[in-house]
Formats: sequence, C-alpha cells, structure tokens
Amino acid sequence: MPAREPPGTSGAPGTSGAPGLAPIEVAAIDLVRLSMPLVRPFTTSFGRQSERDVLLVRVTGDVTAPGSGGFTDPDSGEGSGGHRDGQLAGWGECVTPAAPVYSEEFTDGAALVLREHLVPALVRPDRTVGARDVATRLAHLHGHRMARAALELAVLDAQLRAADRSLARHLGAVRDRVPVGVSVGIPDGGTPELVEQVAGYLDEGYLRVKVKIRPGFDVAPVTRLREVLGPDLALQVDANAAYDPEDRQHLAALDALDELDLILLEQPFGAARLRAHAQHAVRWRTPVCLDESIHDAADAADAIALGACHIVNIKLGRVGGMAEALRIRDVCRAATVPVWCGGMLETGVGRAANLALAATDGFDLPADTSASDRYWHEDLTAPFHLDDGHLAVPTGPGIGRIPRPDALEGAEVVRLLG
Ligand code: SMG
Ligand code: MG
Repeated sequence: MPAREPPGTSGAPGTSGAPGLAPIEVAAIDLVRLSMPLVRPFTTSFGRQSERDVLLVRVTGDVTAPGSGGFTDPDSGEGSGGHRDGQLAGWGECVTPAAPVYSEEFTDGAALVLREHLVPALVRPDRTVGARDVATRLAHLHGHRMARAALELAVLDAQLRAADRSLARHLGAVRDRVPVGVSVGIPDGGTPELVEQVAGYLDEGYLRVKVKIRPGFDVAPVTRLREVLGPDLALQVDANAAYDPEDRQHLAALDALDELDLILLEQPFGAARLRAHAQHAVRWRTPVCLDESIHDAADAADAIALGACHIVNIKLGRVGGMAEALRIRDVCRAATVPVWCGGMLETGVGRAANLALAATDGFDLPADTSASDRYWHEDLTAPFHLDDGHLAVPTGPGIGRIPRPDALEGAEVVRLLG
C-alpha cells in the first residue's frame, strides 16, 4: 500500500479542495454479521448465490469536536447516525462473497484478518486514527483489500459524521444523482427468462443492462436480447474471467459477441492474464473493460500501457478503499480511459459509499449500483429508489445512511476492540 497521502480520505483536502478531516479517537470496533436473502438468485460464471453473508465494520469514536452538528440522517430520517453518550459510529461494508469465488477473498477470511491483523495494526501506536492511517499503519500487511476497504470506509464515515460533512461533498462530487444500470445474472430459466427479466428492468427505467455470460451461455442469449429488445438497448456483458484464451471455442464465442454492438466486454480472461486481454482487445471492436485484474492504480497503469483495457470498472472493495479508487480514477483520466462504479451486491451501507464515489468527476458511464429493491425485500438502511434511471446521492453526514436498528436484530456482533 503506497504511503503517500491519498486524496479525499485524510486530513488533507479532498480532490475538491474540501477542508481536511480531524482524526477520531477510536473507542470500539465491532464486526456486525447477518445473512440477507436476495430477491432473486444471482448466478455468474463462478456460481449461484441466493443470499448474502453481510459483514459490516462499525467503528465507534469518542466525539472530540464539540458542536459537530448532531448525527441526524436527513436521507433516511432515521434520527441518530450513531450518536450515543458522546460517541458516534461509522460504518463500512465488507463486500467479500461467502466463498473465494470472485477473488481470493471470502467473508470468514475477512473477519479473521480484521480481528487478528488489520484492527490491531490500525490502533498501534495509538487510537487516534484517520482514514489515511488504514493505508499507512497497515502497509506491512499484504492483500485483503475488501477487509481493508471496509475498515477505511468505517473510519472515514466516523470522521465525516464528526465533521457533519457528507462523503459526496468531501470527495467533491460533481453530480447529485448517479445514472445507473442493472447487472443481470444467468437465470435458472435460461434465455426466455433473461429476456423477460431484462424487459422488466428496462420498464423500471434502468439506463443500461449488463448480462452475465459464461461458456455455453453467451452468444445465443445475447443475440436473442438484441433481436427482441432492438439495437438501441444499451447492453454490455461480464464473463467474470470464465474464458480461456487458449480455447478455440471460447475465442469463437467472444468473437461472435464482438458483432453484437456491446458497450463493453468485461473481464473475459483470468485476472492475471493481461497479455491475453491485450492480444484480443486489439482485434475486437468492442472495448474491453477490466474488473478482477485491477487491484490498484499501478495495475490500471500497466493494463492501459499494455492495451489490455479501454475501460475500467472501479469497486471500492476490490481496490482496498476510497483512496485507491480515486487514484485509479486519476490514472484512467490521465489516459482518457473511462471508468465506472461496479457493485458487489451491497446493502445500503456499501451502496451509499458507491454512490458518493460514482458522483465524482470521471465516473461517466452508468454504475452497477441498482436500487435497493433489485436486491432486497428490505434493505439494511433506508432504501435507494430508482428515479428516471438515477439514484440520488446521499446528502447526510458521512455516507448518509445507517443500518436500521430493527434490521440488525439477530445480527452477530463481535467486538474486536473495546
Ligand atoms: O451489485 O449489482 C451488483 C452486482 C454487480 O455484476 C455485478 N458484480 O463482476 O461485476 C462483477 C459482479 C461481481 C458480483 S460477485 C458477488
Ligand atoms: Mg465484473
């Protein structure tokens, strides 16, 4: 982890020139874990998921800034954002899947590394902590970016609540609503169900559609979508690294998809296969977008220099948090490579942070941050609604959302530091 001061997450001004943030005195750190069923199963090339094993990091700070403005949440109307007895809470969502199927990271591993390594390192030598300390104090530890990101975002949320400032404002957001698309999994019912689901999402107003593909479910369903929904459908596909660049049939399928006027082809090959991406990106007219391959700004710079991608999907968890996400955005901007904000089936906690990121300059393509009802019967926070193809960026202090107390009833709470 680079030790230079990251923009937007520290006592230093954000990219907007927003004033700096004071560190907090950490009183406690907890892991809050609960299972949430998805409204419909989500199947990708790596598996089928019907619920999320949700892991939140809660950082409780002693209020050190008097007159810091209370902790109400105007977006949700939920009253306290964590203010109790001179303390306030910041929240971060760890986006790990339950199993190491998207990358090496998984929720039990994240909980363990947070407990045994990341949290102890964060509060050494003292408990006066700002978001930038997550990079500097944890610099000697490798990997576990999703766990790191959850910790960084929780500290940042607490700092922002203490300063009565929204994350979006802190980052210098340039829009108050974010254009959004929807990521559609491989349905149990195959192509007919895919067409029905996509048509339904378009009726709801989503601005573009991303379809999950895998070898054997690619050319035929995507061709059918084009036939039924027409040339104007804003359509992209995501392979989640399922294609083998040495397999002729796999390449033939990707070549056929290249004829279908897609906005982009996301991560066809394995995360480490930058050269394979470059070899084929140069032949295809469809822009290649990388997701799993990009862990930090150096990866983005290398991928761009190699010609391995034309577009980058930025996810807070995959890259270790807000500071690195903004660095990647800046590397891409300097190379005129568009970026957009991806998703990991977040609850309202993670979605709120995603929206603030997606509201910053440079995030010009629709995000994968769909409305709450696309994922949940009842979101963990006040829900996000789709309005004319957009989600409103929260304006309350911090991420502008807190978990509803009743939604946390029955959650497992593990105190890591108290
Ligand atoms: O949050 O709507 C969402 C999901 C977006 O497709 C999505 N994410 O590779 O981009 C991706 C996948 C990873 C999901 S793994 C849980
Ligand atoms: Mg992806």
